[in-house]
Order: sequence, then structure tokens, then C-alpha cells
Amino acid sequence: MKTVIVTGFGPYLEEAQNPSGAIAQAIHGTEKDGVRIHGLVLPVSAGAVRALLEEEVRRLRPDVLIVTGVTRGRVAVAAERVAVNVMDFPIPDVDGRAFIDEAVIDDGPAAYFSTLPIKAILQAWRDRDIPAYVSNTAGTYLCNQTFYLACHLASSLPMRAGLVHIPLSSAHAAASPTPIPSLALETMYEAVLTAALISANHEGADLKLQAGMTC
Ligand code: PCA
Repeated sequence: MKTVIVTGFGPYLEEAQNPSGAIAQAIHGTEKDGVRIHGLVLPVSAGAVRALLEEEVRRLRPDVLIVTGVTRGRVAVAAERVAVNVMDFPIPDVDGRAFIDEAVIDDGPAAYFSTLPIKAILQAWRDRDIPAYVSNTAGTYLCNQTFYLACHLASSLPMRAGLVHIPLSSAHAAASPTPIPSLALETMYEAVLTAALISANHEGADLKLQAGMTC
């Protein structure tokens, strides 16, 4: 049995309800295709995420660590390619802290690539009619920070790590007076579950699947 940790985030200034946290809660305890999934909801707190991630990884020794978060305005699910060693927060975190141009890890590499099989995940999403793409920027806020920390941990462990970004849920968007891109929570749950199963079970090199962008 393989072990996958899926994290989501709790609420923060921009999102009073965070679908990534709801999915992490709902997916906790799922067993499928020889994979056991542990869900964990992280606070949107720059000061808290590192210790929480390290503790969970030490406790469970997972094969895969997938961080998930919401991205208002995005139209599809995204497998993020790269985490950068920068915290340049557009809004404060839940502790009221807003870092400007600080490193996630002092003296860490400028960036880490996701070690999830992002193209195999993209193919599996396409096969399930889930609107999705490979994104080349995870921003410079908590999701990027946590993604970077996950990759940093994975760099010295037999563990894959990466970030899946999701849009707002359609229930949330339906309550908005102005139109916002969204997907059904069930679709995003399926996307995260698929990413977890593919990441745990894909063997060998990633697929060669065209998913680049001009900008
Ligand atoms: N999304 C934010 C942080 C928490 C979340 O769910 C981000 O994309 O950085």
C-alpha cells in the first residue's frame, strides 16, 4: 500500500471558504488502487506551514506529498511545474504578515521542479474530461511557499512532491454578483484524487505530452 498526503488550505483574506481545504478533508482516509490518502488542512500561515508539513511527513513517511490550493480567476485545474524560492505576498496571511522578496529557505536553490508526473496527470485529467493545464507559475504567496517547502523536503527523501491549483467552486461562484470562473467541487475532488493515484502509481519517466505556452 502506498501513502499519499494531500494538503489543502483553510480560509484567508481573499477566500472565506477554501475548496482545497474541503477536498483535503473529504479525501482523508480514501483507499483506492493500492493507495491510502491522508488529507491535511493547513492554515494560510507562512510561519506555521513548514513545521506542520515536516511533522506529517515524519509521521507518515509518504510516497507522495501533494499540496493543493485555490486560485481565484483561473479557469481550469493546474499541475504546477515549478516552485520558486521567493515570498512576495500580495495580501497578508492569516497572522497579518506580508513578506516582500524574502526567501522561503535561506540559501535554498532558486527553484524546484515538481517531481509529480505532471504530464501523466494532465493526460489522466483529459481522459476524464477535466479542464486542466500545466501552469508555469504558482505565484509568490502561500501555495508557492508550501510547494517549495514540499519539494525541499522531497529533495532528501524517497518522496514525490508537487502542487495542484484549483479554481473556485461553482457553488461559490454562483453566489457572486459578478461572473467568476469556477468548477464543480466534485470535478475538482476527482482531479485531486486522480493526481494522487497517478503520482503514486506512475512508474518510469513522465509522458512526453505537449503542454507548453507562449507566455
Ligand atoms: N491559495 C493561495 C494560498 C492558499 C490558497 O488556497 C495561493 O494560491 O497561494
